[in-house]
Amino acid sequence: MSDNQTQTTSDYGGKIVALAGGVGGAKLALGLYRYLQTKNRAKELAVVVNTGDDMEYLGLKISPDLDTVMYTLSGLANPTTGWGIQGDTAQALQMLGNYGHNNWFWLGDKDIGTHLYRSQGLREGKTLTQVTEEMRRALGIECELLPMCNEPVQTIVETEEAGKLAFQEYFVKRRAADTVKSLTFEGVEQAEITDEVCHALTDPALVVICPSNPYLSIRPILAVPQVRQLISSVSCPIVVVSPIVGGNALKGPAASNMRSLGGETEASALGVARIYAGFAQRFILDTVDAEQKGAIEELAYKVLVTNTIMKDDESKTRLAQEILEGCGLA
Ligand code: FO1
Repeated sequence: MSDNQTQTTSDYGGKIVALAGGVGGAKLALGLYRYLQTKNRAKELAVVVNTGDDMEYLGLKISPDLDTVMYTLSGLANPTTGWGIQGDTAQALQMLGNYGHNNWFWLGDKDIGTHLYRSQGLREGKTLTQVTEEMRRALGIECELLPMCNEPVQTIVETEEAGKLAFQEYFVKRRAADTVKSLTFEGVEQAEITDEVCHALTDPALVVICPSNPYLSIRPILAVPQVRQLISSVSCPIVVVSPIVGGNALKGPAASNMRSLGGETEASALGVARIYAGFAQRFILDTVDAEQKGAIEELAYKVLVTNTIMKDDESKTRLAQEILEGCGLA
């Protein structure tokens, strides 16, 4: 192929589909996006995002993981938190505070614009997929950004200390400090795979399970009827990037979730490999966990050991390139 020819999806046999939750997933999604952009292949990427964290708050429909991925891919994200918009202010919240509202969930002024736009679109009868598509185009994102489904799904976290909590109450209000006994994804049984997710997962070139929380971020996506089924039947590799490095979660409560929900005595990359064993075939293991390679290979994975810590754009793109190279897609 000559340099000035544009590689199209079909040259590679289908989409590169990344399954992602919030901050950790968004980092790898950005690496994949940036790497593919350098090859003029950004349109090959479809990021399928968890919406179990969504909530109705102050009359607005908030889709935190979709927003985190959208802000990250468009370069708007707050680099310190990983969520929200860089340099955003909180004047609306201050005003709400004046009325005595308990501002336990931080909403920046610009970010509120996103929630207003989405909420209005949904009220007008658009689907979540359609509104997200409008927003990603407006922000100049070249790859597909797909909610896992259009129907509202609510992750309900049953905790030892406080009983059943809506996801953001568990995660933000109570700082993910409670012990999680079980999860339910309310509404997921009624959810249908969208045409866009179905299309992305039909003959994909690769499925990447981003380093997102396996229980809170990836499981809801796989709980959508037909999504797991479709992914289970793909003929391309399914690659897992471990969200647990050196026994700790890259971000959030994944390590404690592995103990209370997964029955693991210690959180480890091997424990992550057990979760996806028989479903995924490749595993990206951090160099600090290299001693677990053999045990993970025994679970029938092909293992790539590399530095998985994505501290800057260069490390994100490099990790993405290594994943794609390992699958002959770079
Ligand atoms: N995370 C926090 O820790 N505190 C917040 O107040 C908060 C507000 C928030 C608002 C909009 C948004 O898109 C994300 C927000 N997040 C906040 C992040 C979010 O709770 C989590 O990152 C995800 O739901 C978990 O993936």
